[in-house]
Amino acid sequence: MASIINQKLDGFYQQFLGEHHVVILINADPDAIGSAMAVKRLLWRKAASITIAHVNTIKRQDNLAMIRRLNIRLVPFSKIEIASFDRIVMVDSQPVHHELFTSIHPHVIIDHHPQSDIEATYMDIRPNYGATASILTEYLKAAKIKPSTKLATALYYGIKTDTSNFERQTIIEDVRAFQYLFKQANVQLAKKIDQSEMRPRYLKHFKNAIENKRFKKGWMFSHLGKVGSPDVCVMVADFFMRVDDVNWTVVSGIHGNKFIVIFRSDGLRRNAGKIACDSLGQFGSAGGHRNMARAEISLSDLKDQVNPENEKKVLNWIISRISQRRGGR
Ligand SMILES: [Mn+2]
Repeated sequence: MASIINQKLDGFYQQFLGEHHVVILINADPDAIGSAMAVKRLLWRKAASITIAHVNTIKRQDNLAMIRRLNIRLVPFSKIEIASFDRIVMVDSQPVHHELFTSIHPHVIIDHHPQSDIEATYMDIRPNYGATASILTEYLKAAKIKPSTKLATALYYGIKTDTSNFERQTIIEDVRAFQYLFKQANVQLAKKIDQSEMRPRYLKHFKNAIENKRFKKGWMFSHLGKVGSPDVCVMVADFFMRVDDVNWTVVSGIHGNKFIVIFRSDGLRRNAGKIACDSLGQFGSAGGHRNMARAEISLSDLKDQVNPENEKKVLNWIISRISQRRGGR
């Protein structure tokens, strides 16, 4: 009597013939990339060719570092001719998730997002899983394939990011997959990928942030002026949260024609999303969750309130907006 996972593995393999040209479609993030690599490994020597195509523009530094350091070959979706493939596999995604996917009819879908109204010859959708990489790890085990260091590291990193180090939706199966991969993965390399978001050119913003910070009753404020990427504000905000006694950080910067404000909180007191909305929502878009929030105001709208060139005044303006809101009620 074959186990469920062995039946699934058989069902999966039945979709492919040796002469098939296979494309694996992803919306690239660590979980999707690791899962696609696992599918490619499962089909090794079982298909004529296997291509991994990504539909999104990959911008996040850790994703780029993962691709570079693990030497993963990906092709942009716009560069492939979908009709030239005999089999389409979609992992960590479903056709409704991306507008360029909506006209696609995959033969195989393996995913952990809630099931949408889809049909595929072979589907394995498990919304209770924290990561698709955990599902694919079970396939590899069932196929008795010991993952290479690169593949194990990719899957390991995929589970780590999708579960946010097991702080988010996780089940025992994710933990089992993680434990299994841990023995094969290069944990140091995964750590290096994870920390690659920091660019050398960001360091000067940290210097400014520390020099210009304002700390008051658990609140840390800093305005960074012009930044090359809004990510810098996020990194500085996260960095300040590491300081003992800091319960809230509010870090702002100007990127292009936008004024961006990042909120972080320990989540124990008030809701960061609500504070962002109450204090800045009337000037632009603002929102978020208990622990994190973000506001974006166009520079022209900001100019009506404060001179964006005067960094000190911008910081004072932010502080006064937020103190009004948090003190007021
Ligand atoms: Mn995922």
